[in-house]
Amino acid sequence: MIQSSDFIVLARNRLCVYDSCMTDSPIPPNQQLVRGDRWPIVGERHPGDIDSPWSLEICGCVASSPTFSLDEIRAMPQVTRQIDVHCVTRWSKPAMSFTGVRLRDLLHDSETPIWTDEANFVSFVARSERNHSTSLPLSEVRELDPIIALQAEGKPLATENGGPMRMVVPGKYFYKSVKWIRRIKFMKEERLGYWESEAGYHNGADPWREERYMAPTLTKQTAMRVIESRDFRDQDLRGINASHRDLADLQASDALLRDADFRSCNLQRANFRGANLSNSKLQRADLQAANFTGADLEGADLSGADLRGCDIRGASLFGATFFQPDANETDSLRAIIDRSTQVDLASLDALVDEQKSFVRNAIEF
Ligand SMILES: Nc1nc2c(c(=O)[nH]1)N[C@H]1C(S)=C(S)[C@@H](COP(=O)(O)O)O[C@H]1N2
Ligand SMILES: [Mo]
Repeated sequence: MIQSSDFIVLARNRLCVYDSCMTDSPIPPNQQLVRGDRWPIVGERHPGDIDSPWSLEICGCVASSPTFSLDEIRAMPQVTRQIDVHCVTRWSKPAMSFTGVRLRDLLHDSETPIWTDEANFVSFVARSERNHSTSLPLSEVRELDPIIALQAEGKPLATENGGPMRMVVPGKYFYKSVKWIRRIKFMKEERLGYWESEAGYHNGADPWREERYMAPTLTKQTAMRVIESRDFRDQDLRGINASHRDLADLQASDALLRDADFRSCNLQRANFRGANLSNSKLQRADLQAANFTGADLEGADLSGADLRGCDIRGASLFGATFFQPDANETDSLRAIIDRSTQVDLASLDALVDEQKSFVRNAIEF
């Protein structure tokens, strides 16, 4: 299964205060606000090769390939910008202040751009164990005017947030902003990045259009066949539409079910142990005695689901929803939770306040 550890790291980070009230700047659809000085750490936590000096190399379809040392970058003119951060796992932190060097300033020799006519895409590569990368069309790089950030909120970037230097690309989900930037490569052809190729993140990454994940590749026939078998174990079934089905006793341990639709399903006793259900739709599902231990439920919608006798211990709950605060027909959209629902109380810290108190009250009632 893909890097579920990456998501668990996020859930364990309890330093941030979540809140879903309104602010001045509107946030993209289906995002929740994070407040306070800290923000969640997503993905890799440490750079690789920490012993050699930091530098940034520009290469590929370029007229020259300069390498800038960290000191050289620090000595360049700095800008401070307010940039809205939107993570694909549904948290946003609007108007964060980032200070650093405009990428544009590294890519021009007076007015002449460094790239050649062949360049169409730009790949951003991290100094990390997996050579983490992401890419963008050159036209978007020019338009979005990214910065190589050295500071966030007036302080040097923390190592786990990409220090000493990271990309910050405004206007895209945050996975387009590589931490510990080490190389920027101009390319003729597109090269999909780590999340885009390994986790099915949408290559467009526009938060306003909710370009979170690639469209599912499952055909209707395959989906039907697998639904009938009730055996989803270890399979990649991203985006599967199984709504309104009788799937009692479903076997789905370690399945990849990101963005899956299980609305109003009978899922009594279903086994989702270790499954990735991030952003899945489970509204009004009957989940009595289902097993979600160690599952990824980030951004999952469980409003109105019946969770009696259900086990969600060790599940990652960032951005999960258990009730719809603004729905009129409140009752039908409140998850049914009681003492028989097994929840690890610490994992509730990953929820926004109102969701957290809803679940706590329901358990203690
Ligand atoms: N090198 C590297 N950069 C990365 C990632 C990663 O795993 N490795 N994760 C991306 C994702 S998915 C997000 S949301 C942001 C998270 O940045 P943060 O940890 O500072 O919040 O970094 C992006 N850049
Ligand atoms: Mo992300």
